[in-house]
This record gives sequence, C-alpha cells and structure tokens, in this order.
Amino acid sequence: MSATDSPPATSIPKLSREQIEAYWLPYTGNRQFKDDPRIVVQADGCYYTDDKGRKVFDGLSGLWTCGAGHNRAEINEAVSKQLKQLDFAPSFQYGHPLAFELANKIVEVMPEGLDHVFFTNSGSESTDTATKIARGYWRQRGRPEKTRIIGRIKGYHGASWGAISFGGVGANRKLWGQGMESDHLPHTMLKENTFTRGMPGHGAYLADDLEELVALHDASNIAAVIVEPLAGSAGVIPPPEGYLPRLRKICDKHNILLIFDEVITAFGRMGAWTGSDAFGAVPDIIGTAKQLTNGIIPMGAVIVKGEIYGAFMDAGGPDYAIELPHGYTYSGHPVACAAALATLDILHKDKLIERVAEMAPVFEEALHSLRGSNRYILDIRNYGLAGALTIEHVPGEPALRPFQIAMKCWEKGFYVRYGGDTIQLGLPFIVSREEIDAVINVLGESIDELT
Ligand code: PXG
Repeated sequence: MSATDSPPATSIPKLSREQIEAYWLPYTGNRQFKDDPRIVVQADGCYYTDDKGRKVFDGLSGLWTCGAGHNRAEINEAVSKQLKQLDFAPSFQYGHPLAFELANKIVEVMPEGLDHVFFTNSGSESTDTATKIARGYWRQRGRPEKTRIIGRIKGYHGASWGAISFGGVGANRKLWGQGMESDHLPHTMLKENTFTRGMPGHGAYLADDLEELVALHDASNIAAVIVEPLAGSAGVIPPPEGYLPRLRKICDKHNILLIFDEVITAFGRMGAWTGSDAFGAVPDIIGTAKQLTNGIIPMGAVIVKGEIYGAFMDAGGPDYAIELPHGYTYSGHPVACAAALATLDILHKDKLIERVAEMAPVFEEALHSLRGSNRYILDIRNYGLAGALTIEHVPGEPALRPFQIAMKCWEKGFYVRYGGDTIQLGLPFIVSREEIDAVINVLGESIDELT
C-alpha cells in the first residue's frame, strides 16, 4: 500500500490537564478518560501512533470509517489538489462538477433502481434525510397521515432527535425521551443463534412482527421501516437468513417504504458494495456515510429510487420552486467529493471489496477460535470484516468487562471498540493474516487476564 510520508509525531506538545478538561468528548466516559487519556497523534496504514510514541493497531478502522487504511496518498493528493482548485461551493441553487461525478459513481455501485443521490455530512444526517424523504414522499403522493417510522430494538441510526426515536437504544432516550412517533421491531439476537458463523439460520420469522405493528398502528399511519442490514454498534448482528427479503415483502404488501441504514455496511465492509447486495434484499432508500470518504472528511449520501425522486419532481410546482426543502451548507462539499472519488477509486483499483470477501473466512476462523478457551464469552458473531463478542455481565454492570478488556488491549497496542456488553472489531480492508492473528491473540489474552 502506498502512503505518503507523515511528519514525526514527536513535535506534538503534551496536553495539560486544563486543556484536557475543556473538551467534552462524545459518547465517552469523560471522567475516566481525563484521568487516563488515550491520545493518538498520527496514523498510517493499519496503525495509529499514540502520544507516547507507541504503535497501536487500528481494530475498528477508526470508527468503521477507514477501511482502505490511513494516510492514503491518493486521497491526500486529491484533497490537496481540490483545495487549490475549488475549496468551497454553494450547494443551494448552484453546483460543481465533482458532486455530479460522485453521484454517478455512487449510483454505479448501488443496487439497480437506486439512482438519485442526496449528499449529507454524517450518518445521523443520512438517516434524518432518509426518513424525512420517506414522510415527504407520502405527502407528495397524497397520503399525509403516513408518518410513523418503524425501527428495530438495538438499532443505532445516529444522535439526532429522529434517530434516537426510531433507533432502538434505550440509553439514547433516557435523557431526552421520544422525539417523534415511532415503534420498533424486535431485534434478531436469538439464543439458538449463538456462536453462528455469518448469517444465522434462525429468525427470519421475526420480520413477521411487522404485521403485528401494522395491526397496531395500521399501514395508513406508517411511512417507513428503517433497519441496518447488519446491526453494527449493537454488537455486529448479521441478519438471519431470509429475514431481510421477508421484511421487503411485508413492506411491499402494505405500501411501506423500506430504508436500509448502510452507514457501516456500504462500500465494502460486508465483502460486497452494500449490505443490500450481501444479503439479497433491495430497499427503497439507502443511507451511507463513514467509508464513503475513508473517514477523512465528513460526508454521507442518501440514495433513493427514481420513483421517490420523481414524486417530489411531479409535485414540485413551477420548475424554479424547491421540491425538497432540505439540505446542509456542506452538502456535496467539493473537498469531501474529492476524497470520496479517490476512495471509490481505491476500492475499485485495489479490489478491496474482493479482498474483504477473501479475508472474511480467515477472520471468522480466528475470531471463533476464542470460543471455549476463554471465560466470559457468551457469543461470537461475524460477517465480512465485522465481528463482535458478547461478554458475560458483572451483575449490575454490563459494560464493565468490555471496558476492562479494551483497556488491556490498548495497553498491549491494540485499539478495539467496547460498547454495552460487547467488544467489536471492524478490521481495515487491507489487514494481513498475521495482523488478524495478532489482534485475536491479544483479545484472548486480555479476556484471560480479567479477574
Ligand atoms: N447509522 C449507523 C448504522 C451507525 O453505525 C450512525 C448512523 C450515525 O453516524 P454519525 O456519522 O452521525 O455518527 C452510525 C454511527 C460503534 C460506533 O462503535 C458506531 C457508530 C459511531 C461510533 C461508534 O459501533 N455509528
């Protein structure tokens, strides 16, 4: 892999306690962190360098973002070239060439029929946009009462008011309550599926719960169902075989739009361009972010079927009128477009989607080798280059052991994600067999060291 040389990390001054205090970190235990900060100062390939000069393996590709590896020369060059060419362009009422080029390149790798792209800056904005488009679609089609969004328990769709409502993470609602009308399908983690490799065999029937929710709310009040094809931050929950096609069928039967939140699954992590491709079901709307720019510039994209785009155009009034009163100052930012184009180019040129598919069985074998030999592992799940362990709770403290395990890994030079009662891995697409073995060994050792 070619990477540009990066400057030495030694020139970075150490942060004082006061400097550490001013920053309120997101989704972080700030008090613990500030007592024992974990600071990274440099990244290259599959590795970070921390402020003590240690090399740390990146076991989550940043935050599921940097599959092509850090410090990719092609992306860096595209970004710096773009900064000199056109550093910003207004996206309301004006355009620039890269946004059109990127929209076309994205459509090329999306399932057939999803052929219009709306740009956002994050996963939260993508799911907000997708659900707003779904509600707006029904209004434009003369069905204004179709407003409710059905999510799934354990689903994570971001931090916006909408996403904490149709998302299924209790902790996100504890402080803020429910922001919009929604309801939830059951999650698909079943006892009989524990330690399944890849897609579990049981649970397609759980899609039928949508029929129950239709009976409760009536389809006339439901705009859309939103699910992650593979639930990521809940702890890597691959869909049961047949589940997503069944959900698609029930949505069709009741005229409910189906949205896939592909913020983690799009652009390669599943060993396919999308989760839709990997799992054999085509939604009406796909939301993406993260891997689109290899994480280096914030950007997301929402891709919709022509029929949905058409509904807004048909109902748009005079042709100078705005059909969708929605957008962001930084939608289609030229520098983000340059980063995304270079990223897609790398994914194609280096055959990274194929590489994920090739390395997935190696990762699966290594991850599942932890079964039995280590205490506290209640389940192991994986698909593509995503995997997770469920860790037995300390009574009343489900998140304690995963935190302790991740800290031990960090001390040993490995960054893994801890969340709830899970440990998650989202390996870089360029990971080697040796690196897979190394991260799994360290994970096993760290679990064994727990008291
Ligand atoms: N949808 C999905 C499926 C996500 O995973 C979002 C939306 C929100 O994206 P933004 O860009 O607004 O943060 C996410 C974000 C983890 C982890 O460890 C997952 C996310 C973020 C940070 C950590 O699993 N997902």
